[in-house]
Amino acid sequence: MANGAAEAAPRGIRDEARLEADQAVMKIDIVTIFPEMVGAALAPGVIGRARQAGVLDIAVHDLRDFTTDRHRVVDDMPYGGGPGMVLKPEPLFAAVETIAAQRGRPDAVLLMSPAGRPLTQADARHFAQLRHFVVLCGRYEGIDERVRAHLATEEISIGDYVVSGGELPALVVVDAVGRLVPGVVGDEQSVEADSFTQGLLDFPHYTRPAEYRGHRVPEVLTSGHHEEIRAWRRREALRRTAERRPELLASAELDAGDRRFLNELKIGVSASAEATADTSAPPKKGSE
Ligand code: 4GY
Repeated sequence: MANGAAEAAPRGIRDEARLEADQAVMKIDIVTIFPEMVGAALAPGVIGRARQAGVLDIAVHDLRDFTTDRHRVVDDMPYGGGPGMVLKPEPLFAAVETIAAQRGRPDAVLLMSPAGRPLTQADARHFAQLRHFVVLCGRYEGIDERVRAHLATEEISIGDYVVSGGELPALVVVDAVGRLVPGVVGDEQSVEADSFTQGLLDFPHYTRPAEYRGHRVPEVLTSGHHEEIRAWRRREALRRTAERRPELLASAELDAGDRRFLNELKIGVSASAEATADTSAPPKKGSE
């Protein structure tokens, strides 16, 4: 299924139910020179199931289909010289114009690039509100600047590292956004409970066996005391966030109890740091 547009799911019960709920099917178009790679990644899992069910209408387009020359060339040498090739503007403009004509004018055209704005969960929630967006995947040394300036509406990065093309970043965006569309993840509660929906890192998870290689599951989780379990998980999420990503606490929703716990943590840390501090000798190797 290189070109998902050719096999959009037939209109069915699901579509009627969604229309009734004033919830249109979300359309996503991805433009790439590796449609098989992108299509394969979007076939299994919750995203694949949502496509089959007609909840997500994701079409993958081969950029070469929008060339006009015999050899379907999508790249050319950089003006000004230098190594590598640059993605030509014409096929990308033609792709977006064809998509707009056939599937309606998109609400946004995303360009995946390390020079873009770093993607956040808030961005994913924002894009999940759109009815239709296009994602452009670059390759080679770069993309003609006129694509950024006059075709893309947003330039998005998935992080401060460079991958070989925009395909993997596009898949990250489509997955992060797609799973927020109502009906894609079966259990709405699991999306609500997600790390970052709360603005905190996730709490630790355990399943059977209760003891594995001598490591026991925290007793509270097997106690059946639901309120204690909830409180323990909240504290562990706060502890982890404070330890690993303290900057996230600034924008997390914290109640008085959360703040009290975090203050106790800090006092605990600095008090024990003071108690163990040996000002007369350099810290020993391996000492915390
Ligand atoms: N990081 N976030 C990223 C990337 C590589 C266009 C060819 C990233 O979003 N994209 O590393 N993309 C592409 C960029 C030219 C290489």
